[in-house]
Amino acid sequence: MPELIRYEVRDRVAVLTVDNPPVNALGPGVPEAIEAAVARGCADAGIDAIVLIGSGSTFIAGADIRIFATIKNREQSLERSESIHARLMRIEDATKPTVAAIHGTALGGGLEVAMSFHYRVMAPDAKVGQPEVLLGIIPGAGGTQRLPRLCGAAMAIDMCTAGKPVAAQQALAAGIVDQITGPSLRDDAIAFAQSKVGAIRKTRERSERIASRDAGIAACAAARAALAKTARGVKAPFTAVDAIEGAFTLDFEGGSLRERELFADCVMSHESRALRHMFFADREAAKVPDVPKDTPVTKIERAAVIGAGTMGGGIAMAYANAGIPVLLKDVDDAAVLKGMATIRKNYESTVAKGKMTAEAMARTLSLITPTTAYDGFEHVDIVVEAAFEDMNLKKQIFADLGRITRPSSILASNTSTLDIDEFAKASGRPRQVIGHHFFSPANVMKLLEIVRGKETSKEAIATSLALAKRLGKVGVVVGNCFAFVANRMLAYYMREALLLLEEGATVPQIDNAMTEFGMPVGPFGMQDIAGIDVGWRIRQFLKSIGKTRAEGPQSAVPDRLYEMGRYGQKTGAGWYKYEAGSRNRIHDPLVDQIAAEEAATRGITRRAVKDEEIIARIMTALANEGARVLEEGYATRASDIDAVYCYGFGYPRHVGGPMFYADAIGLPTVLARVKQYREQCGDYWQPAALLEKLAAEGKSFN
Ligand code: T1G
Repeated sequence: MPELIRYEVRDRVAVLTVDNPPVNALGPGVPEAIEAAVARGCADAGIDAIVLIGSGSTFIAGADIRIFATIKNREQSLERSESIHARLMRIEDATKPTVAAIHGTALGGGLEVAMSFHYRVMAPDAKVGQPEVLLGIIPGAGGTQRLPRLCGAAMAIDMCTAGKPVAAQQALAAGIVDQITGPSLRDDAIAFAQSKVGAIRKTRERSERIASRDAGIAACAAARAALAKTARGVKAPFTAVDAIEGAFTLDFEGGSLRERELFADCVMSHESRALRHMFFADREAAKVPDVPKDTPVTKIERAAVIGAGTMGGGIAMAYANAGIPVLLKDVDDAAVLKGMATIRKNYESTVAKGKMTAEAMARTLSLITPTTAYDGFEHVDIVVEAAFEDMNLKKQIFADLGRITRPSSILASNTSTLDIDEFAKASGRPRQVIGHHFFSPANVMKLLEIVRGKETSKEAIATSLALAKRLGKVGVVVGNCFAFVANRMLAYYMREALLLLEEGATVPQIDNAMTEFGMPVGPFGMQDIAGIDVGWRIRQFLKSIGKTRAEGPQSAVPDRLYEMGRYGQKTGAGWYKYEAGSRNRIHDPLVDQIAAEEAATRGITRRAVKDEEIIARIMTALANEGARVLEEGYATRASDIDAVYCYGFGYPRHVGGPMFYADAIGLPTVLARVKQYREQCGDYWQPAALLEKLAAEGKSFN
């Protein structure tokens, strides 16, 4: 077992190096080894001071998040927190000056260990943070008590409720660290330690920044009021404020005990289990079993997008935002100019919100070159086809691309449902053809659904994953089934929403139930944004090939709205009605009347539907279809489906994704619901074989 802490001596300074790859997490044995090494330094007559530094790319990046899954109950959490609290107190009581030397990121427990040292120095590009709230917890090793003592209430509250890392200059100005080092962190940390011999300063005894009890309490009250407007559906940010308040109302021991009690509440919560699940889901998604980590990746230096519509324009923006020059092609000047005008308007509104400077906008816009010809396509490394969802048109485009682009160029399609293998055949270069399904708005939504065809090369997949990261997206590799994973499952979500509408629920009731659940927008509000005409065209195409998006009864209500010219926000009416120039959704009883007529046509007796049934039916339909996707092999793992829903549709991360949510409900219960709905609604409710198997074996999807 390699040493977790190396002990070396230089110029009467003990240099302790943490070595626990890949991020020096405080895994089993690490806190104990740090304490033992500090004690060794204090007992070493040849030592005047002690420096703690991380090996590899970073200082300690926090507790090992996996450990929290082993905490079985509140009492165990309290015991473990008490143990780390006492250990950090003993480290803080070191009899010689101790200095934490920070590079990379000192996060969570990493910053808490650093704050138990007497001093902190950091490299100019390093960051510090308390991101626990992103995991549904709060700092659990004294962070809510030591951090306010260094930087005061406002900064401590901001760091612990937003979870964002803080750069070196800001950390120095706030008093979190004592020096920013030069090029050699190690040398400068040793020199700093030598300058502090005889000057021990315990963070827990520093009171200047928490002197005003009232100011601290007022800052916490203001934070709660602000969070009430922004922190929807989560508790950890509020809990962090409660713990920090203890630094102003209790002594260090009392505040630390309060922190431990509040931490125990958080770590056992569904919110935390879900957010910890999503932390690893994000990272697992990049692991494709048959695509080794060292698969060669094509460098993407120039791109082209075909189609300057909503999606094509958004995709071009995503590339430009990542600093990649991109050609934006459409059939004629009018289409291209319209697309560019929309892009310019989008950037102008970002600048107006103060999220982008005018210079940055000009620089980014200059990376997008409008064109109506294929000139320049011979030089690009990737083309993303975002043309009309028409198979023949797309096949023609891929045939052109196969002729005019370089053999190494990746030929991607943004299609949301059509068969990637058809494009591959048409291109004559099937190994280079892949699906890059962006989600609207493409420059905002983080999901990139990467659809591999039968012959897509490993290099094209590996390049797509690397490109997703570079575009600031989460790439999830899925198989080429009809509608891939995201929209295939969404069809079942919509089926239940439409049938519930005909059974007696109203459009606003269904949408509100789903937004209360945590979705950013309900199914009908989402369709009014995407356009009812888009769905209609896909249904017509499916009819032409004898398919429907989901098994079971197909509600005629969407087609009737389409025939009335009610396409949604774009026509001022759809599932809702809208006043001119407004996006506010207004309930339109006419839609309920149409639903009632369709219900009568299908012999359904309408009834009052409870919100609980709306959520249960929709979530069960999602999980059941997700199980089929898994058993058919179109998704590698359940957490990939969770990532698809959180990043593609804004499914609440603190609920954990549809498969994680089903696990939390319990698969036997989910299976029982499928059977109940089969009785209640019809035979099209068929339990997925994988759901039956896992439920019978007492297992879960994740
Ligand atoms: N625990 C376990 N594994 C971790 C980890 C952690 N804290 N951080 C990273 N990993 C794994 C990750 O799963 C991946 O594994 C590999 O390391 C590289 O990560 C007590 C309670 C540090 C900024 O929240 O933010 O301390 O996929 O791909 O992009 O009060 O990792 O290779 O198998 O993200 O260079 C608080 C979480 C914990 C920091 C590096 N700390 N980590 O980013 O690499 S709670 C955090 C990160 C806590 C205390 C509380 C990032 C990073 P694999 P990566 P990266």
